[in-house]
Amino acid sequence: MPSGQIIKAISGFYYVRTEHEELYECKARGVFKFEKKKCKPLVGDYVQFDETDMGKGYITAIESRQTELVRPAIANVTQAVVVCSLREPSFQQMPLDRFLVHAEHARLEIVVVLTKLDLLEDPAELEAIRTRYAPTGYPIVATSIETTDGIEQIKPYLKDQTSVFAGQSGVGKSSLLNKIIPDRELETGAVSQKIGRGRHTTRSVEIIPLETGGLVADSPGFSQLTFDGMEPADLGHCFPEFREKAEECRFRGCLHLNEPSCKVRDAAETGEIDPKRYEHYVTFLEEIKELQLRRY
Ligand SMILES: Nc1nc2c(ncn2[C@@H]2O[C@H](COP(=O)(O)OP(=O)(O)OP(=O)(O)O)[C@@H](O)[C@H]2O)c(=O)[nH]1
Ligand SMILES: [Zn+2]
Repeated sequence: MPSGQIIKAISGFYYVRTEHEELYECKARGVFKFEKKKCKPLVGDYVQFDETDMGKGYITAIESRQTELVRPAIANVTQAVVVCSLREPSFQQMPLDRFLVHAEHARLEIVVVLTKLDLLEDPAELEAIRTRYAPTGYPIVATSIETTDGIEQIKPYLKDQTSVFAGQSGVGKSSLLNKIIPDRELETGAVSQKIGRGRHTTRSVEIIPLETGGLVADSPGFSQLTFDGMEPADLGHCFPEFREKAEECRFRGCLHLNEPSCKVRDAAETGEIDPKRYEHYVTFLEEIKELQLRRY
């Protein structure tokens, strides 16, 4: 039976791309059940289908999902490209760390992109950020859509992944997507003109295969950033540079606050872990505890 991945959905039709890069227009009969839940097919789902006609089919089964993002609704995303601007607005570490924690919690691979490099007067500032984030191990790419610096450097990271771009409003996500996804800019403008409103009101998110390999969601993700559903003990795992240290903490389940012989706190004091990252960890932990109190 043929199989493939749903790359877009428009008014009840699912467009399934096979391994051989053929596109089938499929319908789906009712709802599907897996993991005891009923669900409708999502963009990103790997499905099996019956071929009914040339290029047409019926979806018969959905494979269980590796990941599931809510906004935009996409299954099987594997990577977050976390975008933060260097200028306009100036680099802000707190929102960056917040997005990083959410991406970690969703178990995604992570690439950090720092935008608007052309507006940065002092390159030392970029170097300082790189140094500060080195212990995380995240790849960091600095870009500019004005000079096109860094744009090509992003592409190898997108290979073999299904990526979603995330970051605060105005940091340049859309501008980057326009550079990376061929014809995106054109299409956005044309559709808006024809029907007088944005294209996203008429169709679901689409995942676009890139010529250089990999798939990219054509609209940004992670618009809601509350720590709802996260446990205090989860947070430390969302800071990659904490993980190894945490194994050496004296107490199992150490939350790295005031516990004696906490190796994470020690490392933040010596600067081996960026003290700002540690500070944000403490802030997020407070937020998670606050949310829990309200829940019970
Ligand atoms: N100088 C400069 N300006 C940029 C760059 N990238 C984006 N901008 C500008 O920054 C502004 C915001 O860019 P967008 O791409 O709309 O940002 P966004 O993250 O998609 O914003 P939202 O749609 O609000 O989430 C626009 O005016 C862009 O022209 C860059 O590399 N250099
Ligand atoms: Zn600890």
